[in-house]
Amino acid sequence: MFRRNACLFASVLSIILIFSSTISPFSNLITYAQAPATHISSEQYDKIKNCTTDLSKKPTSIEYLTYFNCGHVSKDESGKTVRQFTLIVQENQKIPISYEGHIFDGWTFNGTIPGPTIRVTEGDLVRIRVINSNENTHPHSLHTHSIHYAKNDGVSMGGYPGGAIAPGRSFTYEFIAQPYGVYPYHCHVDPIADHINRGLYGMMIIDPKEPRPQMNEMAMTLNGYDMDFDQEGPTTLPPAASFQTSQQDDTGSNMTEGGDTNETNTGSNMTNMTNMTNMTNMTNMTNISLPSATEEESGEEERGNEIYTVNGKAFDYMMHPIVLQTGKPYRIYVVNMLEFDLVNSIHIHGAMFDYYTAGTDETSDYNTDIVTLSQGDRGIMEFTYAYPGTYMFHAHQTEFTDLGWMGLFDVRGDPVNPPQHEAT
Ligand SMILES: [Cu+2]
Repeated sequence: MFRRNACLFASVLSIILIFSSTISPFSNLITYAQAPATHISSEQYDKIKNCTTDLSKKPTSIEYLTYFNCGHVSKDESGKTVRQFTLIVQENQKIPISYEGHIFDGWTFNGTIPGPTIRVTEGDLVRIRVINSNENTHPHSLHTHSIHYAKNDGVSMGGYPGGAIAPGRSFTYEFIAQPYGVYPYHCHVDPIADHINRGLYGMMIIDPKEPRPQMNEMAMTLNGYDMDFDQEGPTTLPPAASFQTSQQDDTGSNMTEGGDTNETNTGSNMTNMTNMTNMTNMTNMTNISLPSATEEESGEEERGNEIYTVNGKAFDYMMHPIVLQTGKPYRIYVVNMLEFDLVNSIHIHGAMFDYYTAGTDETSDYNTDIVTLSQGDRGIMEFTYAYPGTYMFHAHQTEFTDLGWMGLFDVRGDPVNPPQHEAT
């Protein structure tokens, strides 16, 4: 199988394309001069968090970035904030997972893969009603990571009714949100790998009572799809001409041609143009692996994914790069829900990020440009771009990259001094 060099492709891509912008997910944010203090109301806090006002929305993979579902909010008799959510499980959902028309026969929470990002504040009373639709044929459950009573754990061990909800039934899981951090949620009915890979998972953010330093935020859930072999087909990068990046001004241009590559004040890249024509012709040549005849005959082939994505749809952020600004801090909540492959990763080009494992501490663990995540692992990334341009972000398992898990940041603005990393 031919494997293209994805990074080289991206640098060529950034040279040859001039397009208009597509995603500016941060236009509606409430901004404060300073992070508010602890006496902030839950209403104010929800605005800072960019909580959606459309709880029934089925976000696309583009909208998923900033779709934060904070539930129906009320107060109990003691004044505690109560957040209520409803997750409806549906089987036999036809989910588009690539720009090429690949359709996944998925099982969904509220109609999307991944399910909605649930967002609450530490100390809130959280009630999540899970409805297993009448027409389904399997039991399902909701297992949230974090602290709660066993009866709300969503597993069948111990005989708790929330461990396996029969079709046509529902169960309401209830817990006090603690501790703050970023968590996966997923169905925990056996065979678990199947129920997860089919699509029953999502992200839950428990925010600290004291807001984190304010910055624009995104959610990224990493996943894969093990499709039936009769459904799979070649997965290829979109044609280069369909990628959309911003029109870079001179200071951010990657279009410098030829010998003078030492333009340190312009933010320009130093890519040699000589391979451009060859690379342009190679954009559709990535193919997936099909099982060998021996594996098929034995019936013992391992489960594996044919398509990998961030937020559900292969290559979507190549087609629709995420617009960022130089000098502005960004925060990404990342959760890895990949099955069958033991590890996944996220790597960003052109910048470094502070990483907070599981998001459970105010102090970052390290400063890096790649983090490796096992199944169910998660954390928070915070970063600032110094220089404008088009930058890839992707799994550093290059086979995942080639099969859909890559995207682009379209970073705009004037160059700024790179952020100084302070040792912690
Ligand atoms: Cu299930």
